[in-house]
Amino acid sequence: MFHRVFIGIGSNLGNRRAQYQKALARIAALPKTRIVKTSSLYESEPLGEAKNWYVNGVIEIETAFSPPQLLHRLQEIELALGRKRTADTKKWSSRKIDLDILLFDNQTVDSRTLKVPHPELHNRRFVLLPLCELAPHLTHPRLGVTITDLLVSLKDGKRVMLLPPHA
Ligand code: A4P
Ligand code: MG
Repeated sequence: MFHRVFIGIGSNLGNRRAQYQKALARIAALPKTRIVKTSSLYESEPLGEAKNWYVNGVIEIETAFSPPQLLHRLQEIELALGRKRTADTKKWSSRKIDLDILLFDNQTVDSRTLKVPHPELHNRRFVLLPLCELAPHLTHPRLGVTITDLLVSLKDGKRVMLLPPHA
């Protein structure tokens, strides 16, 4: 059975667009998985201590992996693309690539290693803007309101700018 999943992608180190595209290619190459839609790319002011602005976007995939299986596959891709994950790596530190499972069908997951929907999804313009491009009418499984409604009532003052396609 195939699941409809939205993945948030972020990069704020090195050649951010190139890393973003490499992550897309690796996700497309996963078994039992296909990319259905990709959002525009956005440049976003960092949330947290990092200084570099992020390139952010969202993709919709269909996959036969379970939530923990998909998380594992995404973490392998993060590592393959040079993300350092060491004991002293600070939370929200700069990273070449960050892959977050935003939504997985209508499911909710609340384990130690995986929380779905992503717990900060509804608070972040850099997630909601690209997600709204792909699924404006989708209802958040916990909050019971659409992505459009979340975006309209959002109070995130951080700047998010659309990146031109071939800049
Ligand atoms: N984890 C739990 N739920 C999930 C999920 N739904 N998807 C666990 C992916 N991972 C999930 O993540 C830490 C642990 O979260 C993982 O081991 C996994 O088991 P991480 O990627 O190692 O660490 P992190 O990303 O630094 O922490 P965290 O709390 O996941 O942060 P976020 O939410 O990923 O935010 N500012 C801008 N402008 N744009 C950004 O993209 N991103 C972050 C990181 C901060 N500021 C940003 C951006
Ligand atoms: Mg993360």
